[in-house]
Amino acid sequence: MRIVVLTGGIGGARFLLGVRAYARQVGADVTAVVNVGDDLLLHGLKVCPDLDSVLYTLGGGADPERGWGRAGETWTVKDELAAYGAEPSWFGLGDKDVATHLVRTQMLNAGYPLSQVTEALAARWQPGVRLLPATDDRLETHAVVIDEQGRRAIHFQEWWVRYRAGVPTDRFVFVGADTAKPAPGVVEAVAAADVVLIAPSNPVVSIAPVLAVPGLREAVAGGPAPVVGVSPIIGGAPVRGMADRCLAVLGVECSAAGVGGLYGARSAGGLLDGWLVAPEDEGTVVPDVTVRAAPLRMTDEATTVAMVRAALELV
Ligand code: GDP
Ligand code: FO1
Ligand code: CA
Repeated sequence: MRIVVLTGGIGGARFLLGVRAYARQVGADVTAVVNVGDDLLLHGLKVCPDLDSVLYTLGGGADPERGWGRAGETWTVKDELAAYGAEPSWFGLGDKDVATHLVRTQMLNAGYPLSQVTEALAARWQPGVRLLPATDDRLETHAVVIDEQGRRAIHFQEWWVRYRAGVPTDRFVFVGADTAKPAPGVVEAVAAADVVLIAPSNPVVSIAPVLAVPGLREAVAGGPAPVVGVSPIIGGAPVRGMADRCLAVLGVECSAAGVGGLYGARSAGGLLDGWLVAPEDEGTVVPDVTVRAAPLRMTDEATTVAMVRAALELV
């Protein structure tokens, strides 16, 4: 069995722990297609937060409380940069994390595409699933905000980390998406999949930028594999993070029904055949999509495996 998972960072990484465990039980093969819209160049270093959250989580090196970055992290580089007054000061790179960005940046500068760089980083972390960036090309999520400086586009990280998603926002744009190509292997993996799972990741700033890569949405929506999504919203609220603020920008209700409707039914030009919601959201209706309820809080691996089974049983 071949499973493809579309994913962002923390929520997707925790889901992948369950997918990997399930795959080991049944002998399945897993490919994760990871969002790169959060990526940024900082102090000359290429930082890929979602790819790193997945790598560190599956590799056993993630900080469990923060969700992003390394466990047992120290912050000497951050403090030293601050002592120089180096900006941006609102985004902190941990000392251990910096090593990842140094290796990545050096390889990118040497001409390797991000997909090959990710493979090289994965040789250390042994994530147990194939990790593919959605694209090797530059694709950055920007938020169009309206503040005292007028109407301007800022990088997603500035919107999320610096302003905590708290500035009036008109829309998100995926800069570079029009000319981006799916990374090698992505379309092939989707075409060969027995099922495509949409992780309970942020639909607006994690999954949408993946689908914005030309050809990728078409491969999923028009492919042979059934598509099942898992709701990141339980009882009208995100489990963590600020998906509520992201959905508000799109004018979409923060609910399992709202996100299910945003993805839409495959039979009606959308993506989904199945939509898994939490027991709190039992009764959710998404037109032309099979909806089922199962516990969706990823508290431990066994619970997450049960969630993956429930998703797969939907189709
Ligand atoms: P990010 O890129 O690091 O922000 O992570 P993702 O986009 O992959 O995932 C963020 C989403 O994961 C948030 O919208 C959360 O609501 C969702 N999430 C986090 N933990 C859980 C959980 O235990 N269950 C479910 N269903 N969703 C979760
Ligand atoms: N999130 C923060 O809230 N503050 C930070 O200083 C910060 C640094 C950081 C460094 C590396 C990395 O991979 C992620 C980092 N994050 C930080 C998390 C990250 O920016 C966001 O949570 C995600 O991009 C949203 O998916
Ligand atoms: Ca993300």
